Formats: sequence, structure tokens, C-alpha cells
Amino acid sequence: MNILSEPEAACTFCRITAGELPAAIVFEDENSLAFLDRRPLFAGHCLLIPRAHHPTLPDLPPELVAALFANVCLLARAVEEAMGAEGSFIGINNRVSQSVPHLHVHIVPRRRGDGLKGFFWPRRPYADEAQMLMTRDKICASLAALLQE
Ligand code: DGP
Repeated sequence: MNILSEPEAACTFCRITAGELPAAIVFEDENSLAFLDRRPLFAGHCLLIPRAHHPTLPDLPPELVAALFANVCLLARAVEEAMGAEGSFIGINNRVSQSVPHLHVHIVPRRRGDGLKGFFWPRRPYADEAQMLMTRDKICASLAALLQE
């Protein structure tokens, strides 16, 4: 019997949470689950997800944020230690470049000179100080509106 309802039934990560799909689980608690990414950047690359189906980080209910990020910290330490890494990359794709629409935090062990070229993003400097200040003001206005909701 399928215990998942739409859209969870169609979601790969909900199916992993429900035990319908296999995964190399490294951690679980009441609200979250972490498992090895099946297409790792490096061995030890983990994905931490909320058990409940929230598509992106902004969709995560505020009361779940602190616990999820406490687990990000815990896993970053564990993955670095377990893999003998010098550091880690923590990343979240929201919609753009997000192949599974269920919030997931990438926890990737890193070493200096490890060749991870995908994160050498081209930088686009502001044309001038005025464009930078206009950008600041637009974001401040959006934030003020959101904080009034
Ligand atoms: P992103 O591109 O940020 O949406 O990353 C999605 C990651 O999820 C990608 O690195 C591959 C991984 N992934 C997709 N499907 C599965 C799966 O069924 N099992 C596991 N373990 N990982 C998956």
C-alpha cells in the first residue's frame, strides 16, 4: 500500500524517507534524514533533507530551520572527520539547478587543490557605486515588505 499522498508520492526524496527507495542513510532524527548522494562530487558527499516535503529552503517552516541547521553543523564535522577532509562545502540549490524539488543540503568534503571547478563562478562586479546602492535599496525594500507580512 502506498502510504504517501501527492506530491510526496512522486518525490524521490519522500520515497527514500518512507523507505520505498534504498539509500545509504548516515543519520536520522525526528525531522530529518541524511544519506549519501548517489552522484557524489567526492566520496562522503551527503544530502540532508527534512522528512516532510518542503520544496525549497524558503518553504521550510521557521520552527524547523534551527534543528535542520544544527544537523548541517553536526554532519559537516562528521563528514570532514570521517573522510580526512580539510574542510567542506555546504550548498543548497533553490529551483535553479535543483534536480529534486525536495529541500536538500549538500555536505561535501573538500581538500585544497581537489579540483572542484564547478564552484569557480564568474564574478560580475557592479558597474559603479550607484548601481550597488540601488541594489542594496531594492533588497532592503523587499525585506521591509516581508517583515510587515
Ligand atoms: P541538486 O542538483 O542540488 O538538486 O542535487 C540533487 C542531488 O541528488 C544530486 O547530486 C544527485 C542526488 N540524487 C538524486 N536522486 C537520488 C537518489 O535517488 N538517491 C540518492 N542517494 N541521491 C540522489
